[in-house]
Amino acid sequence: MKTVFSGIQPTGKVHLGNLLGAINNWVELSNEENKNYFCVVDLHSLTTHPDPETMEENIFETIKVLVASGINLKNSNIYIQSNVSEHVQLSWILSNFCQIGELQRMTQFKEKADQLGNHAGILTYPILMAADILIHKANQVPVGDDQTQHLELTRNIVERFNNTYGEIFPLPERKTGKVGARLMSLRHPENKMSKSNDDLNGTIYFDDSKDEIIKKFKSSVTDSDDVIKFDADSKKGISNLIDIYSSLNDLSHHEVENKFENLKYGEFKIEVGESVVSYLEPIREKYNSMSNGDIASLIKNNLEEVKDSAKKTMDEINSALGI
Ligand code: AQP
Repeated sequence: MKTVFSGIQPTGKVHLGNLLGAINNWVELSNEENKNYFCVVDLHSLTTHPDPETMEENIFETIKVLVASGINLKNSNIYIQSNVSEHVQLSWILSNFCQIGELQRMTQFKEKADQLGNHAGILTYPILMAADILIHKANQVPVGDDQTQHLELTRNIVERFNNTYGEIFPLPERKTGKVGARLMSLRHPENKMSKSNDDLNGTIYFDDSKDEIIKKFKSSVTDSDDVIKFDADSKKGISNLIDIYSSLNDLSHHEVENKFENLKYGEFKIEVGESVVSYLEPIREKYNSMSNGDIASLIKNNLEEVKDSAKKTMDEINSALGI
């Protein structure tokens, strides 16, 4: 049996990249014989200095989407990071096993430091991420492609800690799908689709209407070739659309190319849009059927087990450290 951990920031509406890159794998793992911890990482979102007025609403909305996407709740604990203080406690301990240079080399640090005001949180949050993964001793981490570097850092930290204090942590592994691991913005296909995109038309949100989705796909940026061929270097836009269709229909890129070889880009864009509409419709319906009260009960029911697990790990670490 594996222990699975993954997190999502409550920084805005869940989008198609989150769903295809990460949450679909959470659903898959939750239907196997695993112990799953899925966490809304509100402490991470503090790096962006979010508005406190919208925080609670964003947290509840995010958890509702996780439930609506079909996570099997029987063997999954969904919880809020700030409710379990051991995440931060472990983060401090692990920071002593991480090099400053390693943190400065993180792509996300280089990309975001200036934009977010160069505070220390934007440098050190990958250590908190390592603590998130290790607090329940997870050995399987289903995340999108953008988290590869952070997981490598976690593995380095594990090796250093274990070499010094004994085999406490497992070496966690990343789980990603063959397709859909990095969805790009529909408007700026050189950038990843994200909650914080400047151009809202580049991101498909879980609750976009059918019309909005089709409109966004129709106006997606492609090239002038009009040949449906996957080439992530020179045909980023159309490759992104092929990737989305592949992921939703369980096809390889090559199978999608063959299926649509006689279509014009305009026609293919509508095919992809309609696939997305069919995928999101049941998620939106289930989302709308849940109340905040349902979510509050879910959080309350999971919390004791999550805290026990975190405390057990901390007890073992403290004992290894002699504190
Ligand atoms: N575009 C994406 N394609 C595939 N997977 C993605 N993930 C995020 N974007 C994509 C994966 O979703 C999980 C949650 O990540 P997150 O909460 O950091 O999502 P975000 O949309 O990237 O959030 P933000 O607030 O907009 O952050 P930034 O500004 O960093 O992009 C992760 O497993 C992630 O890999």
